[in-house]
Amino acid sequence: MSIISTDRQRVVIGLGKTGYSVIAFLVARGIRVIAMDTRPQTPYSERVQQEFPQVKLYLGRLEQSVLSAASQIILSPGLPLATPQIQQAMAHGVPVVGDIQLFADYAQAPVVAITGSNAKSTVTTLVAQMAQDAGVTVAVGGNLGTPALDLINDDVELYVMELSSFQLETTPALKASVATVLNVSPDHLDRYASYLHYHQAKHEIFKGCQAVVVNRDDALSAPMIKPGVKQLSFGLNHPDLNQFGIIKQEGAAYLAKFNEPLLAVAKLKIKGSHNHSNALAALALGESAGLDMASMLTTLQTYSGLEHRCQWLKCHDGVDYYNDSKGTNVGATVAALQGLAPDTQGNIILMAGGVAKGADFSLLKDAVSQHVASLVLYGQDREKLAAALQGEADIQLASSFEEAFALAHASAQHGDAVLLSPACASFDMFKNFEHRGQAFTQLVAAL
Ligand code: UMA
Ligand code: ADP
Repeated sequence: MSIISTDRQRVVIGLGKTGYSVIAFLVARGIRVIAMDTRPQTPYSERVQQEFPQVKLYLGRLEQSVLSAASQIILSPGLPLATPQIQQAMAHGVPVVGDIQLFADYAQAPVVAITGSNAKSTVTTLVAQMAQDAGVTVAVGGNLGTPALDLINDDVELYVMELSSFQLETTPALKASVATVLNVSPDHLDRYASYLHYHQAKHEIFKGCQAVVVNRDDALSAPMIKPGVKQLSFGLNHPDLNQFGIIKQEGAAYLAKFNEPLLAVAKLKIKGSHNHSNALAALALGESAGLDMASMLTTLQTYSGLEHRCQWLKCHDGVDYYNDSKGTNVGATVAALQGLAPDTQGNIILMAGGVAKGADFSLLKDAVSQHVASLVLYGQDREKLAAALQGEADIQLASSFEEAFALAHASAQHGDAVLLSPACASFDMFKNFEHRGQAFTQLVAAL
């Protein structure tokens, strides 16, 4: 029996944060919804049952007959578009989008859209802080934590959105005011068929945008843009006309636009060359969004960064301890090592390990051999790390996080730095990267 179109319903897949926000948004607009999750129990299933009893739930499976008869599927980011049941529904002509596409369709104010393998949260929160300090009513979220649809509000003047490749997979027409891919390095290769597929997912962010911001230091960040799309760029070299970069004057380095020094790098609270790049990206995005330059420069002098990102915790017996638990891929750990090395008199003792996510750890070799004296490895994929980095530094294997910390502490001498930058996901031993960073912070506090 064919189902006539007026009877067809939207199906929300995933009952996590995103799925809950989508259901609440659609139900509030009188739209009929069915929800599904492959998990038998989810963080939001009980809440949905209580608050929206009219929403039929399918838990523990994806019901193909319902999916293939849906008018639209709204897919949560945790489940890949390549999931066979979703592919089959698409073959039946069912459109599949994510919450970010619904957000783009409903948002009335301009959207600053930010993705990248690393630095997303730092740049997103920095641009949002710049907007707020400039007196703009700003809403910030997406992959950062607050689901996009929870932000929709008529009072908002600017949306600043952190978007993941998982979210962009299901966003065919974002139409951002300004979009950027901050950088691309391998990550999530357990989910994508190839690095190219991951790269392509990130570049979905440019679909229909009015302006782009490009990282001159990373060719993979550059989009194929149509004529008429405005372009600004950032990079750590001397900038050309309309570009942001670094210039040197009388021995001091400045954030600059073309030949004009804007702010001495020494005045930034966020440290390391990777953070100079992040500050320049934020300036370019803010300028594209129409924020006042003087106000943005004031924000840069107060913004002190987020927890768990190359966060300095303490100096104990002459050893600096840094929590970079958000360093969840190889590119992030390379940036953390390169960023902290100039501020470290002695050697870096690196604590790394966890779940590899299909990573190629040999890409850590150069940074480890240049900057790391001792490498302490823990977690599920420690042997993989050890095999890839054999001979680049002294390697110690630990069977627990506490043992890894004890070994790192014992290896450090006056002038050294102990850095937790795992290059891996945390879920073999921790709830998430915050939980891992808190465990490290507590061990440091107890010294
Ligand atoms: N899942 C299933 N079956 C399903 C649906 C989901 O097993 O049918 C699993 C997923 O594989 C995942 C978990 O459930 O392990 C959560 O997935 P979800 O899509 O329900 O996630 P949400 O709770 O909605 O959170 C998502 C983002 N999570 C993911 O993309 C995995 C959050 O980013 C984001 O903050 C939130 O939406 C609001 O937008 C987190 C993240 O880890 C921080 N992002 C990745 C990253 O930053 O590397 C991309
Ligand atoms: P994301 O949200 O993309 O994970 P974050 O701002 O939370 O990005 O930073 C995550 C980690 O990425 C940091 O802990 C640091 O190790 C690394 N990182 C920060 N800025 C950069 C950059 N510009 N390039 C490469 N890695 C970076």
